[in-house]
Amino acid sequence: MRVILIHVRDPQFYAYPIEERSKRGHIQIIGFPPIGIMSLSAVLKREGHECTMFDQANPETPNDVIVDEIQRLQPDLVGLSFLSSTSYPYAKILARQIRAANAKVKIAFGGVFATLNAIRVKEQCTEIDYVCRGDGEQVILDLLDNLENPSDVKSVTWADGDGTIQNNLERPLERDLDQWPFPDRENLPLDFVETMPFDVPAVLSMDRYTTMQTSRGCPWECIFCDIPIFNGGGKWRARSPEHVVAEMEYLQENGYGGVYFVDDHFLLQPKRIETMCQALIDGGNTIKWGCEGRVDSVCMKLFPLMAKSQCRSLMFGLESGNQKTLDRLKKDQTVEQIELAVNNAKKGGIEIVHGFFVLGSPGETEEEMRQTFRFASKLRIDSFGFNRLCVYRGTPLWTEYAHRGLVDEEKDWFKYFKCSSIDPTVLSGEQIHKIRGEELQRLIAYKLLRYPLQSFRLLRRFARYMPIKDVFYLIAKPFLGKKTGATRAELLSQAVEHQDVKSAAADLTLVPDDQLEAVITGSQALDKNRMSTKDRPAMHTDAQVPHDVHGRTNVAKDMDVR
Ligand code: B12
Repeated sequence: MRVILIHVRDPQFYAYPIEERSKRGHIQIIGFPPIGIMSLSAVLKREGHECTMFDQANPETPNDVIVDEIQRLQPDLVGLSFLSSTSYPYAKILARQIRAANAKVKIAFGGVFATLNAIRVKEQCTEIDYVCRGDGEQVILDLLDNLENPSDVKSVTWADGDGTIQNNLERPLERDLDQWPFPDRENLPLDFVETMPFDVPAVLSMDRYTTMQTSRGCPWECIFCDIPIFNGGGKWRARSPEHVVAEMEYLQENGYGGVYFVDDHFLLQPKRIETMCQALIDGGNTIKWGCEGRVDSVCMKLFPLMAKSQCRSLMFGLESGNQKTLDRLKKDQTVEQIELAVNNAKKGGIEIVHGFFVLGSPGETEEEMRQTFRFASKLRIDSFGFNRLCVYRGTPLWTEYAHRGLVDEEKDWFKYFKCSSIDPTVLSGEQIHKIRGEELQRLIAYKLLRYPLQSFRLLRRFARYMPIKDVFYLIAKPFLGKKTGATRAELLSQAVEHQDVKSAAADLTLVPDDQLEAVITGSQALDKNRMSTKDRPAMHTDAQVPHDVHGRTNVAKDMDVR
């Protein structure tokens, strides 16, 4: 059978096309490849189906091109895959456009957000036929065999002949992940380039880059995360080290230079990591890799081995330097554990240790927030990101807010709120912004003076791929104060700090359904006008600035969406 899979995303959120094409003639994107659809495509092809993929990060395949291709290929199934609440508005619009052009084609949604809101999504988005919940590999195969009557296909939500929504039984979590083929990375006309760390979208290598998933799930119950629920109540499943190493070898043979493991918690099982790293070393692995994990991991003694096997970056979800806030978030980690893990990672030879922090947690005071910055300045982290805490349905924090009457399950389920906008125990957005600005200045100055060598090494890496004046601007930005107008450097900084893009993405989820298409189309037209080719800066900076999201944010605000 013929399937079209589309990775739906805001084309300018975490995906920046570069003007220069790759050696293979493909458009290059700084960002993450759509590994969800790539995984499904590989499974489909192995079973003899045809599969064509699209990624909305590709500027050459906007919605109308995708719809035309659907009309031309007349597939049996179109699968729309998206990760988060922030992509749901785009998925709805695309599904409506497909349905308007083709009354018959079957349309399925899948991914974390759709899974956790399956019944509501099916009710709201009447254009689609099915919501596929959880792991998609077996679901999509079973669905293709039962497109007309999916009543026996586990983990599918659909509507029967009377229009009654059927939420089919959940299939048991698949534990044998080695049974699936490696993702189909060669059939999307895009090449990806390394961006590191996520919240600082600076290019650290122009090598061919991809992602891999070596395990699924996380057993901890942090109140802001929905992954335990997505994975059958905190279950963790992993591929064998042999299977992972075989994929790395395959990637090396195919010219990849960088791989990021998108596991929810890579560091969980020491034996598995040790075997994997040793095999990578023995096999002469040259791919530089990165991963994410908790600081209380029992794998700390393995950091030197990881570094030896080419692990270059380790991203820790540190969240706060204040124990009370960590406990409120149910992070189940101590500030001492943070210090220990970061020190061990650096001593173990990990080149870039990144700290993710959140600001504006429930009950967090100004002093506690400032304490987090002071804590960050003493840590040996190389890079850091400070994001405002957000809440979305599926997380324990959302459930708490529903009980406290801060969100309405019926009206708000698809919205992505900054906690500061809805929780009276959180400092206001303006206060957070001000504190963040002041403290970042101190933090950067402290890092440069206290750890000059470490800072120099990191900046040298940036400078390998970014124009030197942009690197200086990156450092100087927090000290320059507010400027009017979007200068080139200002745009760079917006992209680097990412705050405006994130705010715009969150705001878009608040736009009423019937105004969505107008808002999205309007903002995309604004983006195009703003970034006419002649205004575009040179290659590497260009890669980071194809958006000025203020237009979009204002559109949402003008409509008084909340
Ligand atoms: C890597 C990652 C990113 C990366 C890259 C994403 C990308 N373009 O691929 C970056 C850093 C860019 C990112 C950004 C964001 N992310 Co993120 N991210 C992840 C992470 C850790 C892994 C995603 C992944 O690659 N999974 C591996 C693939 C194989 O799995 P998959 O895509 O889910 O697909 C499988 C199934 O879902 C299913 N499936 C998927 N689609 C379909 C379609 C059909 C038809 C079928 C049948 C099945 C099916 O089959 C696939 C194979 O089993 C997840 C956590 C997680 N485990 O999902 C968070 C996660 C998705 N992110 C999250 C968030 C909030 C965000 C941001 C909004 C953060 C922010 N404020 O900036 C942005 C939004 C970006 C966007 N465009 O949507 C949340 C979403 C929660 C929610 N309800 O909204 C998650 C769940 C993290 C969390 N702990 O809560 N993210």
